[in-house]
This record gives sequence, structure tokens and C-alpha cells, in this order.
Amino acid sequence: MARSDRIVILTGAGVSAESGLGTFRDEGGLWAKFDPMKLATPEAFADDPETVLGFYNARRANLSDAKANAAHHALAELEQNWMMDGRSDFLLVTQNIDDLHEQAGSASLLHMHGELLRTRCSLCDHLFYDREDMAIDRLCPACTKAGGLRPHVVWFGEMPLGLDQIYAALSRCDLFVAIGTSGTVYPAAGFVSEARRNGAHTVELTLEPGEISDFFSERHYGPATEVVPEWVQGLG
Ligand code: BJW
Repeated sequence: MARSDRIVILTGAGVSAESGLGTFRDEGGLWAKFDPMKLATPEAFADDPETVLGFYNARRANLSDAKANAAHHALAELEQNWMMDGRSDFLLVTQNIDDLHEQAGSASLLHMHGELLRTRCSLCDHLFYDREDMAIDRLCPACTKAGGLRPHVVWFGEMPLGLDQIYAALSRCDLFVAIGTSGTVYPAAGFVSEARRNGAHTVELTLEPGEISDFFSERHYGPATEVVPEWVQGLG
């Protein structure tokens, strides 16, 4: 493969699986145990905010013990080397709401489905870092009203974040890599086609072939903590 200068990497739940954070659609995954329509939609939050906030509070608590793994570290190292080598563009887009890429040191990072450690007030749009439990009677620190606090995550039917920046990067990248994602949720599942249309080389690194594997020109299957560092090393 010719030298690549502009790279977009998309990560999904599989990159954090070996850090102890559950995926969504694997056996025993979150959406195998719980109905996403009752927990991850604006309608669910309107109907039963206590249950939805309880679900995200539990995941916040679970996140406090999670540590970045070898795959997160390999991607942070790749970014450092990429930029030191004078290459122009590096964008890591994650669908994950955990903070493990930040822990590993990734800087050019976009959380397209939001961040679990941020709370947003749906009454005044105030956004803040938060490790405490959310509750319907907790007051927003900005507008001081109760009832508006919600996790800063993107639920089904809501617009993912940073799409203009992502599509701009996809339109000019010459290497697109998807890691640990099942390719079932749009628009992220369509990024590989977008990158291909623009002439990028496309690589899939995940545990096993999934819905969109046929769209990738290069594929490596196995646990992220093995395939990601190996692939990064192979880039030279
Ligand atoms: C390993 C591993 C290891 C395991 N090593 N690998 C009909 C058709 C098309 C689209 C739609 C439709 N009906 C509705 C839609 C739209 C909808 C959608 O896509 N639905 C589909 C389910 C059909 N999308 C939306 O609503 C999105 N918004 C939207 O579309 O806005 C309008 C719009 C229109 C046009 C342009 C742009 C926008 C919003 C989606 C929000 C998703 N939210 C969630 C929850 C976030 C908060 C939370 O965490 O609670 O995001 S759902 C969940 O799925 C989460 C994830 O980010 C997302 C993707 O999951 P991911 O990461 O792929 O995880 P898994 O579990 O599916 O896969 C894990 C993979 O890892 C597997 O492949 C394993 O093999 C692998 N793995 N262990 C390596 N150790």
C-alpha cells in the first residue's frame, strides 16, 4: 500500500471490551439484556426518567474502574508518530461514550455518540463534566432548575455529534480504519462506503466478520488488544 497521509479511524464498543466494558450486541451485551427503546431514546427518557438515569448512573460507576487497554494505547501512539512524521490529518472518531481513548492520550478525538462523564441540562443546554449520579430533582448548576439533567449521550433518533467534521475528514482521507464495531448503527455504519467512494484504502480490525465487512479491502480478525497493536506496528 502507498504511504497514507490522511487517516480516519472509527472505534466501537469492541475496542473497550477487554477493559471490562460490555459491548451492545454480542452475547451478554447491553442490548441483549435490555431493550434499547426503553433506555436509549428521548421518548424513554420522557416516559421514565428515573429508569433511564439509573441505567446511566450505573454505567458511570462501572466506568470509574475501567483502564485503557493495549488497543487504546496503540492508537494514541499511532497518532503521536503520525503527526511527528509530518503527516497532515489524523482523526479518531469514537462511537464509545467511555473515556478510555483520552486515558491513553489520544488528542484528535471526536465522541460522535457523546460522553458518559458529561451531563447536559436539556433546559438551558449547559454541559459539564460530572461523575456524580444524575437525578430528576438535582439542580442544574447553571440555570438552577431541576428536571433537565440528562447524560450527554446520543440516543436513537438524535443527531450524532460532529458530523460536518467527520464527513469533511472522510472526503479527504486516504486510509479509513474501523475497529471493534458491528456496523449496525447509522450513520457510522455508512462511513466505510463514504471513504471508499472518495478513494480511501479501508481496513477492518475486529473480533469477527460483521454486517459491513465486505465493504473493507483489508480485514484482520481477533481481540482488539492483539490485532490493533499488530496492525499499527505493521504500518511502520
Ligand atoms: C471486539 C471485541 C474485542 C467484541 N476485540 N472486537 C433503519 C435503517 C437505517 C438507519 C435507521 C433505521 N432506523 C433507525 C435508523 C437510525 C438509527 C440506526 O442506525 N438504527 C439501527 C439500529 C438500524 N440511528 C440513529 O438513530 C442515530 N441518529 C441518526 O441516525 O440521526 C439522523 C441522521 C440522519 C442522517 C444522517 C445523520 C443522522 C443515532 C444513533 C445513536 C446510537 N446510540 C448508542 C447508545 C449511546 C449511548 C449509550 O452507550 O448508551 O450508541 S446505541 C449503541 O450502538 C451505542 C454504540 O455507539 C452504537 C454502535 O455499537 P457498536 O460500537 O458497533 O457495538 P456493538 O456491540 O454493536 O458491536 C461490537 C463489535 O465489537 C462487534 O462486532 C464484536 O464482534 C466486536 N468485539 N469484542 C475486538 N475484544
